[in-house]
Amino acid sequence: MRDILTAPFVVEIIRTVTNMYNHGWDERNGGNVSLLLEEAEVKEYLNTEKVLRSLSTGFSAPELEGKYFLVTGTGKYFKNVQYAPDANLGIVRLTDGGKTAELLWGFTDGGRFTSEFPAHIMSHAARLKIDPGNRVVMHCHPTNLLAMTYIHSLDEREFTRTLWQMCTECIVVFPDGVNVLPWMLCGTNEIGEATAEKMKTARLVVWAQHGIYGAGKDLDETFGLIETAEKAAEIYVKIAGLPWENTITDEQMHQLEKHFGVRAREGYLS
Ligand code: 2HA
Ligand code: ZN
Repeated sequence: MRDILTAPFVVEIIRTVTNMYNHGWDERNGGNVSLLLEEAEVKEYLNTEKVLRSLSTGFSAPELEGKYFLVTGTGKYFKNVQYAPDANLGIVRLTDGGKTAELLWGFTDGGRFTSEFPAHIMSHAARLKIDPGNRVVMHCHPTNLLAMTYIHSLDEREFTRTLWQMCTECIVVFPDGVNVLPWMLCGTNEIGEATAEKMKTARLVVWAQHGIYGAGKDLDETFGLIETAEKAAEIYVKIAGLPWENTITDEQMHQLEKHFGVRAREGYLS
């Protein structure tokens, strides 16, 4: 059996959450990440027969029965993951229709998966139906996106259009736009279900006055998705109170669609 600390998925998640922390998106225990793993890759590093603990999830997810996830722990600080990956991360396998998570590695100090596990697992299930290659769900608290939810309309079309107008690349990176949930109590099945519903039509879901969820095929792509939206929000926050002399017009957006071979969300451009 190979050393799990050398597994590409462990190395990569450590780099990613460290980078998220360094961007200021994950103060204290803010943020959580989950990565769907293939059984074969887990078996290179772990005896999958050896269950350390069985944890109750508080929800069901029958479509993800038997699936393996590498996930950050509840109450854990992203800044510390690099120094103690085995306490701050865990690998679990869903059983019992998703009602139970069998711990196979990690959470060595008696911990458990993120309090936002319902939103993660329900979002994985929703995205996999649309994109079988989806592997990552990522949540964090990017400063400018959060700030924007205080001063901008939460209408999804308006919110998306504003972000698209802030940098040329936005419509290319997230042509599906950004969906938005109003403020809701976090850590609950209700916000998990609402997030998953929003994930059916976009890979980015803003939680007003809280943060953002992103989904994608790997950690880099998902990080880049959030990074691009956050960059756009930063520009918005810088110019929101100033008179605008220029913008990116819908006509120019159509040129970007054509040139980069993307289709903007239906009805979002005139
Ligand atoms: O885990 O970000 O939404 C800390 C959070 C909860
Ligand atoms: Zn949060």
